[in-house]
Amino acid sequence: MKISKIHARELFDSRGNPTIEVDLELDNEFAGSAIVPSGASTGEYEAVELRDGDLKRFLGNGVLQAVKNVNTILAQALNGQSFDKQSELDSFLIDIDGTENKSRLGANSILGVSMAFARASAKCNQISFYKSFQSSFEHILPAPMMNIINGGSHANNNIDFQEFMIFPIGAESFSYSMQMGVEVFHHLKILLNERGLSTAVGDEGGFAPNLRSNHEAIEIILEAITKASFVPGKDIFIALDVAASEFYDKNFYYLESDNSKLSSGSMIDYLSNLVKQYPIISIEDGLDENDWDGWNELNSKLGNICQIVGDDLTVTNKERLAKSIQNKSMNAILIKLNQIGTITETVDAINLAKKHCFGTIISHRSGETEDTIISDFSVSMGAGQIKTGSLSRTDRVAKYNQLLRIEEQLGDGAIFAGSNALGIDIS
Ligand code: 2PG
Ligand code: MG
Repeated sequence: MKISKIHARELFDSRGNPTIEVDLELDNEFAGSAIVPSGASTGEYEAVELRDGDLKRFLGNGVLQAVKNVNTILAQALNGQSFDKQSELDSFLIDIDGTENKSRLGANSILGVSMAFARASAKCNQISFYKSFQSSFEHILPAPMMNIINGGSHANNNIDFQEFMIFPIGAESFSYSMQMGVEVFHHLKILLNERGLSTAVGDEGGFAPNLRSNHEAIEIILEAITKASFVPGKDIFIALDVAASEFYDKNFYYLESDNSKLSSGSMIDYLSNLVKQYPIISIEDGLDENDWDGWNELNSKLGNICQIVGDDLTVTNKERLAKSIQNKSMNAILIKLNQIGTITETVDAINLAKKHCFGTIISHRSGETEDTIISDFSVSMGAGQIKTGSLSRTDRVAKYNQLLRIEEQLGDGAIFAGSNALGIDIS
């Protein structure tokens, strides 16, 4: 596949921040485009997202330099070059950048090219995009984690934890898991309204009311599940993204809504009590990204009954994942393409995680776009789990809608991952 043209432009994500879109054409006229998402609670060890820092444009958040890097350096290097497969292109991109963390050209520029090439190459090879990222295809539709109460740095309410998600793993099909999630979402809205609480939504389309505690957020969700005639802990479970690095400072965790300052050990006890009290089956970033001893203890305490998910801890980085395997830090990994910056490195991280029987959860970013690559990617990789926000706002729902289209195309061959995809056995 010979690249004939690459062009990038600056456009906007769901929070109104600039981001980059890349168009790529092959000389046989097959083409692909992709838009790069952006996080808010970014991990310290993520690949570098290049922003202009020019305070006269978009408060410093412009991406004109990243756009220029694609339109000059990468276009010059890539035009006329042929690549047989994605990994060849991605190695080429990594070499041109030449840094450990993609800080020269920006992970946003590099990923835009990597994803646009993936789309063009699937078309060129006449293979559905949702089958195109690896040679074996397992027909697995992921179980969705739906973030229906937003807190932390994704909302301006008083809730410490970033994401309270419903996880309808008891469904028989992906489409039924959607029905379950949507019905609970609407019942939650009714409950919040009845209590005079805000039904305005946060960055990922989940409600963002002020509540008295993290417990109250879980309890009102359990109520909504019951109102929708589903059984918590059977049909639908709770998954949390604590995003603990956001409220960790010098060895302590500061839970504002509970008015408490917790040591690592006390934070682990706090999480263990939540798991005892509620049908919580997955906890992401329960501890800070540098609290390695804590992660080991958390995993040894809860890892047999609950997914312990690394996000900021592992940042889709194979080396950090290898360290966390060695340290027995977790049993599942969150996967975000833009944390590492190329498709191939992302695929490598997933394969390493799977080799160790970890759960793999393909994830959106809090700043998203109309690009639905993660839906196709999750199916192609047989990841089994996806986290892509709430059941409102098109930037989130677009991903679910794409999965519904894929499910329809697979017909009877579609397999809903359900609880089989978890990094733990709950039978
Ligand atoms: C997370 C993500 C997505 P952000 O922490 O898992 O929900 O948030 O993109 O802001 O890092
Ligand atoms: Mg997270």
